[in-house]
Amino acid sequence: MGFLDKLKSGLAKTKKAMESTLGNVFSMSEIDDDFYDELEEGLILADLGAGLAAEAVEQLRDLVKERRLKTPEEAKLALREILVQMLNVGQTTIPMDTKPTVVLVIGVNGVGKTTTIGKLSHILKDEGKRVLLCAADTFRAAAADQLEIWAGRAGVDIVRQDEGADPGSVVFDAIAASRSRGSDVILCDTAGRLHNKQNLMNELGKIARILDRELPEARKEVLLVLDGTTGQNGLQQARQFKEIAGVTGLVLTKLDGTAKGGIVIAVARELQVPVKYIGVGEQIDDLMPFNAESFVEALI
Ligand SMILES: Nc1nc2c(ncn2[C@@H]2O[C@H](COP(=O)(O)OP(=O)(O)OP(=O)(O)O)[C@@H](O)[C@H]2O)c(=O)[nH]1
Ligand SMILES: [Mg+2]
Repeated sequence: MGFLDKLKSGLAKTKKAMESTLGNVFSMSEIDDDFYDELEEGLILADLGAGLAAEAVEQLRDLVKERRLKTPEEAKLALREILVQMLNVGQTTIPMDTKPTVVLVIGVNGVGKTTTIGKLSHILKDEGKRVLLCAADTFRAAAADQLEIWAGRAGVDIVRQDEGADPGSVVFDAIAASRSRGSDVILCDTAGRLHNKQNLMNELGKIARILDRELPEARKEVLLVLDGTTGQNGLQQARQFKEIAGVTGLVLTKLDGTAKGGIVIAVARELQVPVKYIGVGEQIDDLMPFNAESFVEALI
């Protein structure tokens, strides 16, 4: 399957919902107030959020006037441009310009952190990178086991300790291992389920300090994983994480399971942090590098 086809099938639920609402809109005979009203409603249904949907429609009105567009079909192409623009808030790839590069994967429990790391290992290994996984989620029993299974599937190395170990010490071990093994990238799993925000802050802060001390020159990426099916609720979570952890990129998971894929546009726009990958299934090859143009084309 080609990239766009896979993306379309991963986003099938959202696409279907969009078609059933927006399909009629774009086949209307002219661009009038009804057209704009229905369009706005469709965008809200796709979970863009009321504010953003209104903004998109406002921008579209301007573009239609400015370019003297006549048909809803022409307006559709203009709308795509607007949504792509909203998604363009920074670099969508992870720069891997230091050896090692460290990718800290954070997010609340169950959003898909460990699975995303497994899938990302597969992608990076395919690109010829030496990948090392670091099981710094020591909070939950079996978290390291789960990561180890992914390491096996992807065929990459892992550093782990027992449940309850100090996450900082696992990170420290992983850094040492990366030196002796010549790793290009360390993917670090973290706990999502801590007792409270303060604990989470302390733990992420501690990991960050060890990384800064041991690898001061290394590129550090903080990937926040968000469950795409939680819609606008996920946004609140995301704001908190952004505040405490200096997030540099987003991963939206489980987009295969939702009709509200428009949330991707809402979070990127709201947080002003670029989406770097999207998850469209549970298998190892179900993580896709994010591309705004293809994403929007797959939706509308
Ligand atoms: N359909 C679908 N399921 C996914 C996707 N990503 C993850 N999952 C599923 O979501 C569930 C939770 O994934 P995990 O990777 O364990 O989530 P986590 O964030 O590591 O969870 P904790 O370690 O408990 O904090 C698993 O059943 C995954 O298979 C996706 O893109 N699509
Ligand atoms: Mg996990």
